[in-house]
Amino acid sequence: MTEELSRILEEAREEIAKVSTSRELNDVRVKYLGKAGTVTSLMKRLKDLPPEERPNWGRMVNELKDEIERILEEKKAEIARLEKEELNRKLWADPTMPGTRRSLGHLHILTKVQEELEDIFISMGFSIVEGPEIEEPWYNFDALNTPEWHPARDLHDSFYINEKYLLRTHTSPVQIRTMLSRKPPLAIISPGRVYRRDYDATHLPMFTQMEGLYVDHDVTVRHLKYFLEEFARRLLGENTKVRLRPSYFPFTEPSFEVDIYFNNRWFEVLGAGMVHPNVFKNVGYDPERWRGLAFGLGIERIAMVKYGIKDIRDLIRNDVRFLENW
Ligand code: FA5
Repeated sequence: MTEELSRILEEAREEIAKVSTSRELNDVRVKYLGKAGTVTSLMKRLKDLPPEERPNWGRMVNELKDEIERILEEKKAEIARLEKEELNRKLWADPTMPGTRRSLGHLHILTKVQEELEDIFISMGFSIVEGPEIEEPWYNFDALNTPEWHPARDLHDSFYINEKYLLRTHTSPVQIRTMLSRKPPLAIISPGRVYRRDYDATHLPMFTQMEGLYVDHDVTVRHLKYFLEEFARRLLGENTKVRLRPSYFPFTEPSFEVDIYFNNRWFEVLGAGMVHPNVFKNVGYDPERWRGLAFGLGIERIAMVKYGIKDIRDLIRNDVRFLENW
């Protein structure tokens, strides 16, 4: 190869070495091997050479061309490898990156209210007891001094499974089961589902009650009022007022409907009273020695008061747009 051709080869080598993209590489190719490129113009010199020098010149220019082509191919392969690596780097999934966050949801508003109530009563010394939802009439009615003529016993008001069993209409049978299995004194709450043939904006066919029972030697209505005011204030705020209205339950004497004043109105949320002596007799407690207070509150009603819910049925419709507000 002549000195001139060697210099051109060196120049091409250097230029190709500097290139880092396919586009730049193509520019270099055109410059050296294109129609108007260096190698072509070198070939064109053939016709001006004496015939005996032409083969030699042609061979040397072809060698130059082959060599430049070889270097270009090498570089092309290198660039392709680099570009693939770069693409892989961009597409690479980093397993240490935080994933897409899925919303976890939260407890149902009724569960929250129930747990809040449980915490309040537990802090006042009550313990939690549960009872069956499928109940025998004796526990649901008879033992609770509820006479045959009482409307709750009617088929129109309660769900009977057969003659021996019904879905409990309140949590009060848990009082009976607890007193039969434990000796006084005792302080229990019993949350759970209860069933009645009811359905409107303030009544559900399946709802949740929480029974409270406190039996000791000198329990009075003042204790009852204390527990009710205390739970209402802790749940709804210091200024919450509680009202006891005289009422009737076969298993308590005296009996009360208890209302809570919140957001400028009264809400009926629970029934309560002093355990009737006949109930104590039915479970083998001596009514001369023991006094008891009891109450049964509706958890849905309390949730309605606390969160300003107008229609009780919204609580069980399972509409996420409603439930996610709390
Ligand atoms: C009773 O069920 C009595 N066992 C309560 C009781 C216990 C009294 C211990 C004395 C001693 P009552 O039927 O009033 O009482 O129901 C109690 C509460 O349950 C009501 O104040 C109300 O908050 C709620 N409640 C009653 N029926 C429904 C219903 N269909 N849907 C939602 N809540 C209801």
